[in-house]
Amino acid sequence: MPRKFKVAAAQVGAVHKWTPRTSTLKRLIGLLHSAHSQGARLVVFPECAFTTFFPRYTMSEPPEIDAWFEHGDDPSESPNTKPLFDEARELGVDIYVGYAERTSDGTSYNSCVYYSGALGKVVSKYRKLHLPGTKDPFPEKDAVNQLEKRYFTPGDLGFRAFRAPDLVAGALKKAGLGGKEAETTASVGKGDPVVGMMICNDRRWPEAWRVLGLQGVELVLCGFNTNSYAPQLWGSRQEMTVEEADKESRFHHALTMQANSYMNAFCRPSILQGTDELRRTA
Ligand code: CDT
Repeated sequence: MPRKFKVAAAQVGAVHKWTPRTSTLKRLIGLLHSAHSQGARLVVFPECAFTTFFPRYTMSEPPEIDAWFEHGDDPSESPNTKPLFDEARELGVDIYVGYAERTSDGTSYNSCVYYSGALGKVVSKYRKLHLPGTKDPFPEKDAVNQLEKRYFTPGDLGFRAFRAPDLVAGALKKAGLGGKEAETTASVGKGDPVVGMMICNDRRWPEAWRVLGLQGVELVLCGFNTNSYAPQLWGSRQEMTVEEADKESRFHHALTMQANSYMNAFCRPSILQGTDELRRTA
């Protein structure tokens, strides 16, 4: 049953290692306002949206690594990130946003949350399961590295579907539409939309989509940062030019998003943010 609402793809643009966090945050808030002024009810930001995509840099010193993470359970309470959530609450807009999470016991995850502007709180969290790349950098001096295995632990929350409260005006709130009861034939597709989240490399693995599909998900949100030219990484061909690699990377992205959405009958916003070295998208 179609329910219509506007989703915005927040194209953040290049965020460099030396870009101050405050200016990145300002950019995210600017995009949130722009999306809201154009009628968006949900704004989707990229993976690790608050900083550069730091897993491409090799770091060994704990304080240096620690600086890229938000600490504690709830990023809407973390000083570096709270202003974006506060603004979303003020505007009554929902957001999906990726960030680097360090829990109180010191475990590090590549995470994202769904924040409800209407409720003013995080309603779901996901921690990335498929961590690509290597633990150690490639020996070549100019290699493009992907060191997620160095900095993150595989997620422990699974792929959990959830209802996005009040995302669509007039959604039914009766039994079965947000509660534990089964939906009736008359109510199917009229409740709050059923949403699933994944992060970047998860999109290349069929089980991520299928697990969400089996829970009745209608909308999959996926923020990402992807390399277009990384000749050392598996699956790349050393002899490719930068242009060929870029074209192939875009093709593989579109292929996996479209094919999996088609097979599981989902909608999925897909957002692109460009940098010289890699693309950041949601
Ligand atoms: N961030 C992330 O997961 N990026 C991966 C790179 C894979 S290595 C080619 C991606 O799937 O786009």
